[in-house]
Amino acid sequence: MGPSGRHGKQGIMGSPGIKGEKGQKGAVGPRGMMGLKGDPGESISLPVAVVSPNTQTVRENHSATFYCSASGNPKPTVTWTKVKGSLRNNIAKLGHGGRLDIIHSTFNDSGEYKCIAVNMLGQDEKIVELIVEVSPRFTRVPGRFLVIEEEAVASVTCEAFSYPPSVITWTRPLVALPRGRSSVTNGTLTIQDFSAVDTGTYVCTAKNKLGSVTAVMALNIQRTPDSCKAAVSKHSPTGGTYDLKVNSNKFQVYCDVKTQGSHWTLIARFSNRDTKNWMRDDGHWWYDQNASMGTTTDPSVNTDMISPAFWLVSGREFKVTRSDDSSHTPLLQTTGNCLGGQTFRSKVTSYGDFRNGKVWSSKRGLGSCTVQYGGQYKTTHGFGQAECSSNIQSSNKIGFWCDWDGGDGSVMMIGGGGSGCDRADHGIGITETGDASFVEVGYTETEYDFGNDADTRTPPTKSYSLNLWIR
Ligand SMILES: [Ca+2]
Ligand SMILES: [Ca+2]
Ligand SMILES: [Ca+2]
Ligand SMILES: [Ca+2]
Repeated sequence: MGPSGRHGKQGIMGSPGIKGEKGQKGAVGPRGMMGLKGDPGESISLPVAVVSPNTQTVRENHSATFYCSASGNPKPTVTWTKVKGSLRNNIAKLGHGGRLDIIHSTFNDSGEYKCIAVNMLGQDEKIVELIVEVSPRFTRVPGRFLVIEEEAVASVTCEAFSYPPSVITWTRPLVALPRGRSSVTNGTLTIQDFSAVDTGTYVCTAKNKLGSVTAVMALNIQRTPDSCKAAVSKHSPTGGTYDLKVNSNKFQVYCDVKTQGSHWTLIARFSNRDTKNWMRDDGHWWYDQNASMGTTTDPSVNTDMISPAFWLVSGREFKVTRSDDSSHTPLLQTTGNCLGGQTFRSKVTSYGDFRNGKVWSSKRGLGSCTVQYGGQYKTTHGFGQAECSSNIQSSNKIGFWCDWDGGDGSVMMIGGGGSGCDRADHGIGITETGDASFVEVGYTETEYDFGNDADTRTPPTKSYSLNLWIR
């Protein structure tokens, strides 16, 4: 055998075999080296708001500025709100740095404002206060012309708005306010017992440190009426009870306006149901009585009455009515300016002083006025001779202080008198006394406050009285 031959050429390489299974996890390697220190990172933080100024005072129409700066991480957003109400539209909210501009401030802008700073971690709030000062302006003033009733309490009020609040004062140009009768409280001027000296110009002034305003007005007086005519025209036209003031005397009267265009003042009443007040021997009620007696404000009462109007209210005419006639139709009414502008007392006492038994006349009357009759005069006691005419007086008259020869007299004789007209004791204030006076003789010869005969055998009615009115 021979030696082995040389190797043949290598064949082509076959395909790789199938991948083997994953090996097992290796052991943990050794710890690496510590790294280098890094750069410092930014820290996160809650917002903190800082405001300036805390409070601010500006005048009206001026601008106010507040700042609100906020720190925190992330950077907070800043907003402003008004604590009560809402921010006015034309306020410049938020310029740079949380700036709040309140432009042309008004009083309504006064109050607290809140700055709110917010980031993702939370929020912070700070409050500032704005005070807007306002000069005074009136919110209430009286009318320019005021009328105050005489003796009443005048009360006039000015009210003003301002900040700081204003002080309201009242003055009169060149004249002091009435001392002791006037006071000013909370802008209201009060004057007690208003009188003519209080009429004139009044000024109220509202003032604070920014300025002042004034209001001017005139106070006039409405005098207490001195007659029914004045009273009725100033108050209600219905008639009734009114206050009158004559010569510093204040009193109540009853006014009758039922007759168109007339204003009658009730001044006296004659009744036979009570005592003979009008025929007192001393003539007191006609001459001297200077306090009212009886019910002056009710014409339906059937008792004697004398009103202050008897000696205080003057006029031209008078009328007589019945207490049981609520329409006060004149049974008689004088014409031709009987009273001539006098009071009734002046007229009736102008003929003489017949007090205390003095005889007033003999066989005549001392004076008379012309009258018209009306209503139920024919059947009214005292009017029995209204349509008669005779030697002492004719039918269309009322006489004062009349007398018949042998007896019989009257303070006011109604209608005719004398031999043909039942002598002289018919009318108001009648006496049977021979020498006519207030003195009563006695027996059947008596006296009555009104009637057709002063004899006890023909007594007058007690069922109604006669009212006496003046205008
Ligand atoms: Ca009487
Ligand atoms: Ca008498
Ligand atoms: Ca006689
Ligand atoms: Ca007689």
